[in-house]
Amino acid sequence: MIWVPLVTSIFLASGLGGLIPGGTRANVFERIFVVFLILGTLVGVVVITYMLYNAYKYRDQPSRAKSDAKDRPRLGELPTGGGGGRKLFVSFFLSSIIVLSLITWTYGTLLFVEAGDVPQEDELEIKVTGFQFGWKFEYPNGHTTSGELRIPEDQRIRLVATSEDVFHSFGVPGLRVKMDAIPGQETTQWVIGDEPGSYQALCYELCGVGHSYMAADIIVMERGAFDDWYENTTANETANQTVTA
Ligand SMILES: [Cu+2]
Repeated sequence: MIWVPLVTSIFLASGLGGLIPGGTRANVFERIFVVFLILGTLVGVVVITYMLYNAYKYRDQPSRAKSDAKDRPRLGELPTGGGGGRKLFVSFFLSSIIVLSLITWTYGTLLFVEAGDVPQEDELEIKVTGFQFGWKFEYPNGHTTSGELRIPEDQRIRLVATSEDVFHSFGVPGLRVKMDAIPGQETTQWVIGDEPGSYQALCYELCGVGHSYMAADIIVMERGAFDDWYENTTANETANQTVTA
């Protein structure tokens, strides 16, 4: 019966394209969470209900004691009946469909999330550099900031992270993005902020005594406001310079 999971997975993989959620990282992870929550709840309810049903159906009753003694299997006796393992086959078949679908779907979804290495058109590339203890950001026009990154809403941002001293990890929980920042290497990830507002970036790699102070503000701005601000920025500004909108 090896062909069953094989055929199932091929069938599922072929029609899967439309099921992969798009949009922001938050959308994708929310979808994964909801799908697992619903399926997990469903499986839990079915299993527990069936267990309670059987516990009730075969509960101990004085009236059954006589027939139970007669039906009880003797040592060495093999069980009979059960429809030739039909129940077992059906449960294996259903389980394999559910598990294989989940694996294939989750894998496809995570491939979409991990596609940060592939540059796309209309991306805004930001260089993120970790140092003991803070974050520097560099825009395509050479403008650099420290401790604050402004990005336009609904724009795919390509983050390219590195470090100038030890291992750091750049993470913004609100935007569901986290990436290593390692000296001598570049790590890339994409992110989209669809809600204007301020998000906190932190370091997620214990990197020294100032690790817990290694925060930065990620400000998602409305498109027009960002463009106005960005047009007035120039290269070679020092990292410490105060930025005003
Ligand atoms: Cu750090």
